[in-house]
Amino acid sequence: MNETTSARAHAADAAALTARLLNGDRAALARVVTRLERDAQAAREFDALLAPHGGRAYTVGITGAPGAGKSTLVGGLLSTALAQNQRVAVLALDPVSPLTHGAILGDRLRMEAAAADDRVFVRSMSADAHGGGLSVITPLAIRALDAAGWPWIVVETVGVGQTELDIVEAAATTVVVLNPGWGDEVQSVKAGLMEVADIFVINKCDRDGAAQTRGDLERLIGQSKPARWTPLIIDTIANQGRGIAELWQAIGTHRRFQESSNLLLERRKRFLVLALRGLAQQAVNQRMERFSASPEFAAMLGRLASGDESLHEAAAQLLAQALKD
Ligand SMILES: Nc1nc2c(ncn2[C@@H]2O[C@H](COP(=O)(O)OP(=O)(O)OP(=O)(O)O)[C@@H](O)[C@H]2O)c(=O)[nH]1
Ligand SMILES: [Mg+2]
Repeated sequence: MNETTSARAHAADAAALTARLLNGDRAALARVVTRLERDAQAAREFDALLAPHGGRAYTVGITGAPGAGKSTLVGGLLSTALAQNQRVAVLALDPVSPLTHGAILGDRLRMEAAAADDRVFVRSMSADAHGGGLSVITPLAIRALDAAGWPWIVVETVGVGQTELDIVEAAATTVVVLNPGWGDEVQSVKAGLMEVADIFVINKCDRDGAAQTRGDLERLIGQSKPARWTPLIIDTIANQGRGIAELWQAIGTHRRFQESSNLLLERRKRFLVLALRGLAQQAVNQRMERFSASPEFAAMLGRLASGDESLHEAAAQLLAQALKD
């Protein structure tokens, strides 16, 4: 096969896979997500193929510190949703930090019971050297799940305020999971959470300090600038299934509020802005990387070192090179 025929076969394959995905074929959906993860060129193809589809799914972001109980909560939410005959897809993001490595297996186990049901689709995803960063592939994966007809998409991710994963903060509903004792966090972290959280969950309420954490949160919410939505606070003991029904209900309440205001549209725009910036930033980074290996770059470094050029001048050149076709 010459190169053109091979490229054509490849495109036909992507189109066929997309058609199956749109038809609700789970295996096709799983394969598309894998391709998005592993192959930047495929990501570009599927992006174009999937773009006209979807726009119906409701996304819920679940974020919080490592070990806060996010996966256990999601497992509980899946059971609750199933009891109401709702179909839910879960995307568990792994930022591939040494801290969180190994979490995926735990997640699988924790969600296994529900994941055996065909009204549930659970998928873990990590950044890969060959594909894009998570900020690039997450929006595409969400779009794939949406196009495949999943009405609820729950995205679990570690940490809050990490730029790479701020896409989760643009979910239609964002749930921030805390634990008792959270009062020790620094003020800037607290302020950041106030900006993103629609719902706070105080999980591990079987431990001391839950009431104090709730008091802290209520005070912080009271001090925040008035908004149309006041974040809800839900107490849970996820590993005992306590508070899960209340959390699912709170998500529903926030969803109705979002849908009855223009805020849902604003959130969707924010999501698109973040997705766009993630993609553009990745492209600029890759091109800067490439330029760094060139003789022109070495010469520029020389001029910088000898003081013949200022950092600002050099940075402007670097940017110009990165933006060049
Ligand atoms: N005591 C107590 N333990 C809990 C509670 N909820 C979850 N756990 C336990 O906390 C540990 C971490 O739970 P996970 O659900 O994996 O937490 P996570 O936030 O998904 O963790 P990462 O994905 O690794 O960041 C597990 O051992 C859970 O069984 C709770 O309400 N109380
Ligand atoms: Mg987890």
